[in-house]
Amino acid sequence: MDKHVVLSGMQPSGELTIGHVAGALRNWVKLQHEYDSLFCVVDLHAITAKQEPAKLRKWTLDVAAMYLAAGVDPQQSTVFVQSHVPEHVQLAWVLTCLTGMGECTRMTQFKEKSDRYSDNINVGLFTYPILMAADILVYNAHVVPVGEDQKQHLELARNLAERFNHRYSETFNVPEPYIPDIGGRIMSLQEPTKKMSKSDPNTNASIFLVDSDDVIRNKIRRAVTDSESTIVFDEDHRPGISNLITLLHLATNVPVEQIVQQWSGATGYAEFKETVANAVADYIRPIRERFLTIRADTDALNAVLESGAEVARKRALKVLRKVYKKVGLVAL
Ligand code: AQP
Repeated sequence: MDKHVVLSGMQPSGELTIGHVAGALRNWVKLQHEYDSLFCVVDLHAITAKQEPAKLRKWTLDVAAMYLAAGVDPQQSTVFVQSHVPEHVQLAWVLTCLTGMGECTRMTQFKEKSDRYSDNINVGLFTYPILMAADILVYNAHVVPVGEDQKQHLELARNLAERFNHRYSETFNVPEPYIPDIGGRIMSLQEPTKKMSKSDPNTNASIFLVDSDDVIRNKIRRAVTDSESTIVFDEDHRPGISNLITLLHLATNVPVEQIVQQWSGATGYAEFKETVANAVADYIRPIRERFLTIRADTDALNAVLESGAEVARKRALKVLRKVYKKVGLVAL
């Protein structure tokens, strides 16, 4: 029996953080053995915000190299750059013509991003979820690992798949979300009620996967907690300390309850922060070292992306041809 298809991607809008490992990469590494897996660097999504061309180029290769460093195996998975497969954009147009204005205006991420980038509320930001739907549907993906903030976008992809199938004929799978288990969401070290982000202008707020051991330790030592002194996991009322517990869980695999139990006698944060700092530095070190080796060999990295794009294009073209035909576009 053919394996089900999984697709996911990240924007090259900065250097990846430990949040990307927690919420996505470590799941991709597991999923690639069970699924027919496609992982792309979604550079076309990144340009919905202003990007410096040289940085965008660098980050695109950095993100691809980080996928591999985190354990995505190009022998198992198709790793590619979104803009290398123009069929995504071609399908997006067809889907755009099936999407109601209201469906895009309702998107909470559009509202948030319009506030954040009020000097650049472009149409791409508005129609971004349709391109994301095309990314998924052009491979007929069954499963899409998504964070909480992407669930609404996946819902649109599901609606568009159903709408197309209903209007023309059965064509697309209706993709299901894959929601990561507990410990999947890492918060900012400086504003722990906010998600840790690669493009946060305060670099102390994020642990980047390229950070050195010392930088990581210092960032954790300086992490914002609260005025209490007990180690308690309560994301609503004690977000800072809960985030540090999550990080320790991620780095050591020790269950959250066990960590809380072990530290129940603590009367301050200093020693706990030191433990978290060392554990996180140990966790990231091998990823960073593999990344540096992979990134240094640009020819090999480009070869992975080239063969990934070739495989992806072949698959995407097959679906796109079917779609164009059903819509009534004349083939040459
Ligand atoms: N802090 C996080 N905790 C858990 N998961 C996270 N992800 C990102 N940050 C965290 C997961 O990574 C995947 C892809 O992310 P993306 O790069 O496409 O977009 P994003 O979620 O918008 O990431 P950033 O870092 O916040 O980007 P910017 O700063 O450019 O907006 C998703 O699965 C996401 O859940």
